[in-house]
Amino acid sequence: MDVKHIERDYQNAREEYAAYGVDTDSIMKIMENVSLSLHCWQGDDVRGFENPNASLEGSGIQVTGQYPGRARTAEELREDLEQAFSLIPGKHRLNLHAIYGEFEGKTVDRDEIRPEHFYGWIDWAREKDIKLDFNCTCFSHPKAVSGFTLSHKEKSIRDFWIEHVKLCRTISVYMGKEMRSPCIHNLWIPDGSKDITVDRMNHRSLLTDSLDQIFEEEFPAVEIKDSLESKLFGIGSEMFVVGSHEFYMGYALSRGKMLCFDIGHFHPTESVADKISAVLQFTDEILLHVSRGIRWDSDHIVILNDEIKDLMSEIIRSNALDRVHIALDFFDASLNRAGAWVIGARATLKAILLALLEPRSKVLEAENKNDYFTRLALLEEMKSMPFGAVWNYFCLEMGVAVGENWITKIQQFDCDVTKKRV
Ligand code: RNT
Ligand code: ZN
Repeated sequence: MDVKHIERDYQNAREEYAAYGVDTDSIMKIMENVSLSLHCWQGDDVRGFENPNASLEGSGIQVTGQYPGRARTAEELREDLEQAFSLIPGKHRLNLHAIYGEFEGKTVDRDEIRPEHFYGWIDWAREKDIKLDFNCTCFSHPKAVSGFTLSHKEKSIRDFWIEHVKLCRTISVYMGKEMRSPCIHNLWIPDGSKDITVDRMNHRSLLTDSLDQIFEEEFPAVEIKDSLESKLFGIGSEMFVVGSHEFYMGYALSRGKMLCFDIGHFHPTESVADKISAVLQFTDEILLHVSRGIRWDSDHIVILNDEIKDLMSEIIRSNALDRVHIALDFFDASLNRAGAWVIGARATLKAILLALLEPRSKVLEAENKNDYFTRLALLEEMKSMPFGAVWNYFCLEMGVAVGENWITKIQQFDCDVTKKRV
């Protein structure tokens, strides 16, 4: 698509939306400031650089696919990320996991990691003007194979993981200061079991106690924001997950922490969209892990489906774009991994744009008059509006490839770079 056509189509779309009272130019300004947090772990199938042979056993997560070219080093991962970032319109963040430290061939256990292991990432992020978020890694480790970490019945195991998470919060604080942007530290643990567990109460009490120890030390919110992520079930934890939604909802609200909603971590017909305005009554901010649940897997690549559209609509309708942090969380090893990031990030941004393009005052006016016919008719009409023209123009304005051109860039990258990794 050439520039002339993109501009012409945009001018037409602009007029069409204006007829509904929607100002596409000002929406473009809002879009420019939307910042997603890209998850580093799509680039290497959640392996990290600690031990290339580490397994996800006991973690309740699994990566499938054999596509060649996963990143094996921090340099390769950064190369892939640069490619992905160059095709995603806007300025975005990077979300690291503790296993992605640069350990220089040394064995550095989880209770030994320090900010210095992330200097390479920090320097690179500063150079590229990318802000950082962080996650402790309480899986892929011999002390996690039992399936329990912070809620393990043995104190020595719990203490090990408590120490790890404390260190990760210190690293997050360091990153937050260095990048001059609060680093979101998200905690997700795999704890749970395959079959009927009779002492759920004990595990949950232990988890409460471990978390209280972890959060004993307080840091300024300009440096770190803590969030806690629940899950419904995992592979091998089908019957019992210690950190369930109710557990973390109670914990986060009573301790002033952020909740993280991974949209793949709920019952298939349960709507995370509907939770936004509910929890925002009681907490200032939340974190989202945007994903796509398919049957047993909670981590397929995000596409522009109804679930993501409803979710973003709810954020916009609640006026909460500045209170909801949006991170991506999926991993697929069956296709070019940089391409996977771009598909997911672009789909998420498209959903936000679509939500912003809703003729809010008109729909609201109808609703307030109990005119439900007009409300529904307007929402239906929006589905055939020229949203694609606005999206393409946004990409053009942000200097990223439009339409099929970005697909060609990934195909080229796949041939020139990732497929050559043997
Ligand atoms: C797992 C959680 C968690 C992980 C990452 C790697 O079910 O979604 O967020 O995907 O921490
Ligand atoms: Zn997640």
